[in-house]
Amino acid sequence: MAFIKKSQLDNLKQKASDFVNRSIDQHVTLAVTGLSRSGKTAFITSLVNQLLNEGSNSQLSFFNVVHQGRYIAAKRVPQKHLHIPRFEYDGAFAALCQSPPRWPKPTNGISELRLAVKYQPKDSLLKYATESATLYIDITDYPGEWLLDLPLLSLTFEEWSQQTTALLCQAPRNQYAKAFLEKLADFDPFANVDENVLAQLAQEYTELLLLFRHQLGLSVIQPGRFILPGELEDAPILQFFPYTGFDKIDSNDYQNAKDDCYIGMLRARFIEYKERVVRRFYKEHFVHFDRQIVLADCLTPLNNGADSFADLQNAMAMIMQSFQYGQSGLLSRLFSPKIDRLLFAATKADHVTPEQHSHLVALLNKLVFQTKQTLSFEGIEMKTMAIASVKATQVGKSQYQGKSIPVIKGRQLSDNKVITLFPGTVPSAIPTLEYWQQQAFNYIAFAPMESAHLDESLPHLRMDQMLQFLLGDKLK
Ligand SMILES: Nc1nc2c(ncn2[C@@H]2O[C@H](COP(=O)(O)OP(=O)(O)OP(=O)(O)O)[C@@H](O)[C@H]2O)c(=O)[nH]1
Ligand SMILES: [Mg+2]
Repeated sequence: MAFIKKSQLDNLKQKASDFVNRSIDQHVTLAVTGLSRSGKTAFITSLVNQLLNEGSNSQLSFFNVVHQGRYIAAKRVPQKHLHIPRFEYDGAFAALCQSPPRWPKPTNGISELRLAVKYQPKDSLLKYATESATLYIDITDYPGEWLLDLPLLSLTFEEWSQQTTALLCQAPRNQYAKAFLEKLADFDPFANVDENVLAQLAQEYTELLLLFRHQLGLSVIQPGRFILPGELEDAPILQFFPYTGFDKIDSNDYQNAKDDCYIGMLRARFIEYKERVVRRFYKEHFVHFDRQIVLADCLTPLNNGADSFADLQNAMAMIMQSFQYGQSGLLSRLFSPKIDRLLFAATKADHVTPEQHSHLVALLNKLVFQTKQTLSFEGIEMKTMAIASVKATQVGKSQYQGKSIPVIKGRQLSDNKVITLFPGTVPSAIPTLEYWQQQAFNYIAFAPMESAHLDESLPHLRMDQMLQFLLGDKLK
């Protein structure tokens, strides 16, 4: 009988354990999106911060792996795709820890970060095999505007032009689009292209889109890449615009138009955009996502008024098309997405008093409701919640006309002064005319609180519930 030394035995045990550990590594790809300024960067920064700092002033009691004492630690590891920019966690977190604290800077494209979370398995068979397991989480941040482009894939240039022209002719866009529409009315679509003229008109169309988004607070922006061009800035593929005079031209002339006349070139660029930009995003990125969170800032449009809110409603309906996987769905015909959990979160919930949170969730439900039914048939688990990634206010009570009313207190972003206010009520359904007439909601931007320290986790609302929904089943 052969004897082996204790040191050899230990070595063997270690190897076996390494083997088991390696074989039970799991991966999950978590995609975070939302229209610009919806709170993606703050969300990912807080999510990473909560996981890295778990243990010090833990605030994750609804995250089972933490609650059950099985969470060991998380660390950042090199990201999966080297050609995708890194999510700038350090810069974003440092801004929140400054004195006075600042919000992270706006970002304008896709970025990625990978975490390794070590934990003790509980319910799975794994608990007999190993002491600890590792879940690798790939987090991707991408603009929600990119999802607004999915419907383009089923449209011809003519159809898209007609749809967009109709939108440009309606309030509130019409008064700003008037000059642009007049210019297009004068232009000969069959004349030989002057690239400078085309670039100039495309620039004017892009400026209109930027104005719609940032001044009017509108959400339906197409093509989405025009306001967030990333590495495509100034590329001819982003230099086109809708042609507004289809009712005045002969359809045979249009079909036969060559690429060297205006309308031919506009059509060619539109087709190229669909192929190289829209389709490519879905093929290269979207199909690899396992879990998706869509952030929606419902409060800013509520504050902006009826037009802005109605536009958010339309944009949400367009965004939902990316998750309609049914046999007939455009997406499943073209690609094979695999997202199985989808979370819609109303962000910046710290802007309202706590008793309004249920209204905020009800309102968000109304925005996504129609497809929610469809989604449950398609086997995607779906949830809506109200969160604050980085809580910037404190809740209190104030006396008003002899009554105690809930209030929030925070530092106003504009002048850094501490204010206490009741910001108003959030409707629990799509707002009525009466709601808009009362101007029932007052949105004040707050600065982040002073409390963040490098070794502490950021104050938040319901990030633990969000983590439980998106990752809980992977950390059993
Ligand atoms: N009070 C509060 N404000 C928030 C929160 N999250 C985001 N904000 C505010 O919303 C702004 C936009 O947040 P970002 O995280 O930069 O949003 P984004 O979606 O990454 O924006 P882009 O990079 O421009 O697409 C911030 O500068 C804050 O003013 C939050 O949890 N609470
Ligand atoms: Mg961002």
